[in-house]
Amino acid sequence: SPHALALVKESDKPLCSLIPKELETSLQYPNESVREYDLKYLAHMHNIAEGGAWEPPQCISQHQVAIVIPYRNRTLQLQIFLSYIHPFLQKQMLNYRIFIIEQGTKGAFNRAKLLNVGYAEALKIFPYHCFIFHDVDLIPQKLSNMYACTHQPRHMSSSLNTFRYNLPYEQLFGGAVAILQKQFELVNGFSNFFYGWGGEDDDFQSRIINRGMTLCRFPPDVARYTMLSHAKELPSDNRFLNLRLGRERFETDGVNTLKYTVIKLVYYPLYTWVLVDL
Ligand code: BGN
Repeated sequence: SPHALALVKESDKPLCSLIPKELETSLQYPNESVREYDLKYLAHMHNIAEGGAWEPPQCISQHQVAIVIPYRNRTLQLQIFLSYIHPFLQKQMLNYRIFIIEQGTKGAFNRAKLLNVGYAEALKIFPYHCFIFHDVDLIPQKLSNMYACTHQPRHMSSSLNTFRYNLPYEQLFGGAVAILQKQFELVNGFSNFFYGWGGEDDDFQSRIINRGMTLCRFPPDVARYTMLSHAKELPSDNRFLNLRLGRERFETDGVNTLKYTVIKLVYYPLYTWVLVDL
């Protein structure tokens, strides 16, 4: 990124390689019985900065990545995810920060709007050039699945255990995706209209295609994920209508019309927490 190049000029550190070598070593499957105790020491053991941020000590990373996670009421999954993802991202030598964007209000969950909020709040902290929008229940199995941006927006979680490692349909762009900041701005982010489960990722996909971009994916053996188990959500009744009307709203609904109130913003040891009233 331009930012990394600027940093290199100012510092005596070299650029890190785009993709570190030796990413083959397999990681421990997420330990589902993480204890508060382990989490307490994770930040210290892994030199994580306040707010769940890190960058390689020996070189300047070429990837400045904001990992944005929509969240409500999934404490155990969040603990498992955090304990797994920090060591994972550090092996990839990224400059990253984890954002947990929590819907503080009752009523239907609005995943897409929370992701827009994460985008806006992240840019107030650092000029991230790459965004990863990521569900808290997804655990990447391969270190070669770089948490960085490709030239085209990338569907990351395309090989998922719960779908028997098959892509259910070609247009699927849900779960975990990577997109350049410029591209996100160009498509006007996500729609803010999708309350409840389903469709918001399909709408985002059409925004991307509508702007002349194409999706990309890594091969299935790289894009391999395990989903942490939880009760299934009931799909929302409005999702079909929102999807249909959404096509007319790409320009008039998105990050350019985003309105929300931050209730709390806390730099926790393992993540930046934004509690938001949508
Ligand atoms: C689709 C959902 C997506 C979801 C995938 C995978 C809709 C829109 C109406 C057709 N789309 O069916 O949001 O990510 O399944 O679970 O419900």
